[in-house]
Amino acid sequence: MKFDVLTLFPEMFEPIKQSIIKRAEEKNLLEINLINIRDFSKDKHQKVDDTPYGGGAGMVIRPDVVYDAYSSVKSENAKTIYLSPQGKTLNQKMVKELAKENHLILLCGHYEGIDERVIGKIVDEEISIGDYVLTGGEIPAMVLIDSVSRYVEGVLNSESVEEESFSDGLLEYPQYTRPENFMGENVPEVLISGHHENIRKWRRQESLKNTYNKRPELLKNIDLSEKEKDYIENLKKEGK
Ligand code: 4GX
Repeated sequence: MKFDVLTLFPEMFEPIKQSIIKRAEEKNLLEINLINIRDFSKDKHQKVDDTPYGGGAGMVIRPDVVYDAYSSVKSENAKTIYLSPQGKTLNQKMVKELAKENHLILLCGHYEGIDERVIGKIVDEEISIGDYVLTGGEIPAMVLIDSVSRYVEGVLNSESVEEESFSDGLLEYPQYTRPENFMGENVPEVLISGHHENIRKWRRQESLKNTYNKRPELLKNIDLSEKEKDYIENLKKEGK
């Protein structure tokens, strides 16, 4: 999977070049290219923005500079994404769909945004990472790269991917490690029992309980067995 990031601040992407993503790049599973939009300015001072027509605060990025940066990376099968608060809010379902693509071009805006005309010409999808205002599209682009990369074949070990399908759409079950007793509190007995089937059942119930208590709205979108529905009904009755 190739990501081409069009940005005015390529240095901001240092953090994503670490850890799991770094290993995936070394294994040639991922390629993350940073394209500085400023390199495509024809201005002698390398200016990329200008005041908005009609007046108002701030600056708008020029369409011609963005188009030239885009033209330097575009391919037949590329999908271009504009990170903006006006986009559809990113969720795990969208992440999985994006992971099927071969070439994503991520356009990061700054200031008051980018001239609308080039957005219309090059953008296939507008995506937001949530309803709050950031100073630019770089952090959203990193969120997208990180979340999508997890689903690229070979990036995660297959165990982690299986674990995730077990808890599909539910919150995680709680985790414990040594010591067995911490400040008077023991690790749940079942986890020490070595009884794998009981452990699996316990974890599934804890995931259901966690989801019911912390994010009940998530349960609407999940296929539960009749037994699991009963388990949740009981949590409701018992007020747990
Ligand atoms: N999820 N921002 C983009 C520039 C901008 C301004 C106006 C389009 C129109 C954000 C988010 C986000 C701040 C990135 C404004 N772009 N992006 N930037 N939340 O807040 O994606």
